[in-house]
Amino acid sequence: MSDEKLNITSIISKAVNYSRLTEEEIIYLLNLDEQNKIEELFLAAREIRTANFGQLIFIYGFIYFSTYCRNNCTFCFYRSSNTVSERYRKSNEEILETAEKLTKSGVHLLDLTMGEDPYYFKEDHFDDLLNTIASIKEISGLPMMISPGVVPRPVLDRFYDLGVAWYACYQETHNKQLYSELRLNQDYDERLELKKYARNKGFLIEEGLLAGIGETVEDICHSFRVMEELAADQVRVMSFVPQKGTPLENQPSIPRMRELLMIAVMRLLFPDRLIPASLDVDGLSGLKMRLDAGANVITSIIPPDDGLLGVSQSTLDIREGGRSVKGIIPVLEECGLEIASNSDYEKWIENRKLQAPIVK
Ligand code: SAM
Ligand code: MD0
Ligand code: SF4
Repeated sequence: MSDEKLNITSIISKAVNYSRLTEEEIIYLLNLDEQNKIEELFLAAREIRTANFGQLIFIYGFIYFSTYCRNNCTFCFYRSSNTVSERYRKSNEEILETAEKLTKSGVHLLDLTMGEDPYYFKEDHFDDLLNTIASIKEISGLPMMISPGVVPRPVLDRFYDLGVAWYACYQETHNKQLYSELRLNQDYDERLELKKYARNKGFLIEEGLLAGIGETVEDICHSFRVMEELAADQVRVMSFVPQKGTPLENQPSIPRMRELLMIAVMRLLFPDRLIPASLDVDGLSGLKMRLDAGANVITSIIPPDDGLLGVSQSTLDIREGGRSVKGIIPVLEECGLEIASNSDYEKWIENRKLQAPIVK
């Protein structure tokens, strides 16, 4: 295809008309560097979001209840060999207290996340967690997401039976070589297959990518194809943030434009899916640009006083209350967006569950 055919306006109108973009077109968009073309892409992403969701935005509470982990991912602050990171495992009562606060503050979903904490894995203490989830359900009633890493399938089944709606697990990249350099000693296929298992069981699933971790635009394009095959219901990207005490400590973060272009291209490719603007990368100050690129979920809302941490920004804006529903309201107003109702979110989930295809 000649460069003349790779024209921003015609690619956008193809996407708007639900025509599948070619790899060449996706890569062209990911490589955009002229401001006026980038603005055209972001505007299209916002219009596609409006066509599918109106002005409504969903908000997720984040509960990182255990920061212990048996894995040693090179990019992660909580990798097992890092001696600098703070470790905690919150008790049942503490988790419930946080869940209640988040629920009252007006989030639509609770994301329960942990490192692959040996306490749960080695001694089969998953029962504790299942009991906690059952109690959260009683006191909160909100939809739940679990991000527990690669757990045994029977455990996933039990989460499902308790009514957990989402299984989140991020591959980070779908370039197997790069994956093996990031997620050390973690089987690529086992991780991907568990997502398919979860999807076919009836969970909604979230797939995620890291930006600025050594991936090429071809890798990103391939990842989008895998997300499509997985029929992922929520698709995310977060820029890599270097972490103290890790092998990538001195590898700088790349400019945010890559993440923003990825958000906008995902909106074109997955018009009716959920795409997070995470507060866990640049805190509150990074929210508007992510919403302007077409995101429609705000994630990583964390109560200020519970001693809970974020992942890629373990403390940024938390104690100051910036990562709260109150904190994000001025940004939403500035963007002309509104917080959806709980029933809007629940309807979206129910609808999406009805559409879920079986993946191979
Ligand atoms: N331990 C579980 C796992 O890894 O699946 C659940 C934890 S989830 C909070 C961890 C996610 O945070 C990773 O999959 C990665 O996408 C993101 N993350 C971790 N460290 C990061 C960093 N330094 N910069 C950006 N994102 C990071
Ligand atoms: C977030 N800090 O949404 C959370 C986390 C895990 N499911 C999500 C990376 O940004
Ligand atoms: Fe553990 Fe998850 Fe961090 Fe990897 S990304 S070290 S699995 S907490």
